[in-house]
Amino acid sequence: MLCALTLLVASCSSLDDFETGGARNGGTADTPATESGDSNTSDGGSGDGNVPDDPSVTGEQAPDDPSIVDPGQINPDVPDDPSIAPPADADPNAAVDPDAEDAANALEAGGVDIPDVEVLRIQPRVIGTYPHATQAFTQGLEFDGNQLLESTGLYGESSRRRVNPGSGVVQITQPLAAEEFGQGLTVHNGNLIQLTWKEGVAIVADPATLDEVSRIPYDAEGWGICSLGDRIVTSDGTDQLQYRDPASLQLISTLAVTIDGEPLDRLNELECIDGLIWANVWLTADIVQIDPITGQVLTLIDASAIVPDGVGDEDVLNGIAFHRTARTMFVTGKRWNVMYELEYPFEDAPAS
Ligand SMILES: [Ca+2]
Repeated sequence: MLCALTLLVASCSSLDDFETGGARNGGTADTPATESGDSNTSDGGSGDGNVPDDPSVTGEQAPDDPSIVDPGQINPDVPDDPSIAPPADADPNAAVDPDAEDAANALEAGGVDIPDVEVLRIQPRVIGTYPHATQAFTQGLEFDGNQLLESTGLYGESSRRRVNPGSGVVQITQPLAAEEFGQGLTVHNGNLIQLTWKEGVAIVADPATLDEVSRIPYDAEGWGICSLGDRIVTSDGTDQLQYRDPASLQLISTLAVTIDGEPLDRLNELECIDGLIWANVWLTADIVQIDPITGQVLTLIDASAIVPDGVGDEDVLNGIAFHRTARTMFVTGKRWNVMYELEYPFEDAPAS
């Protein structure tokens, strides 16, 4: 069992339970996991994409915790089940409605007044708790079937990974070059696209093997990315999201994001769900749901109660992934020893 491998995780569940959609552990938002004690959480290394390069962070990629990565013990390596197809209404790549496109064009032309929206502020309910490798400086997270794709950052330590979400076992790791800082990733039309921070390039890879297929020049800082129908959405740490052509990653248009009528800065990790955009706000545990046409925040999830105790200041929430068949949201953070599965949709738990 996994419990022995994650000493301080509040509880754990078996991979079989997760894979079959069976019972999950009963963790709640008011019982956060505690500090892992991993030395990487206090090594003074450079942190997020906004933090100036730290010359001290040049070491070799830290290996995954051998107590976690033990395929002989706990990694059944269950393949994705091709019989599990997402329901028709659960496609995160759902195309944007043509009428909505017209509305967006009108908005861009300044011809439409955007009515105020009252932001729904709620706290998440945890329905599952799983291990997460504490060496992973998580920058991006997305499901590919029942397996997680994860991007990690830091120069000399960046990688893309294929992870068993139930056990936290890292099944495949593809390191990036030492001079490349991994950022967000997504899958579009069967291709994994991984951003780099300031290196001016996006890496295209096979999501199954993680092998690099090609590279696309990228004209901005890379932060978050998700696939929204026929376009790619990216963030760059500002209040502006970018819509991009999925093949060339050329900029199509920008979307100014506001909350209560004010710009919402530091948009970071992204996840596209049912035609809407979710974003983590860097340096906070806030996850916001964004209207893809108006840019207004519709819902704010305050996940501060599930941030593990004792994590470093830079070890913030930085991974959001939606499981399309379970229809639940998985979240983790940089070097967190835990990944949470959250009830979705979020409701009935107003923030105090
Ligand atoms: Ca994501």
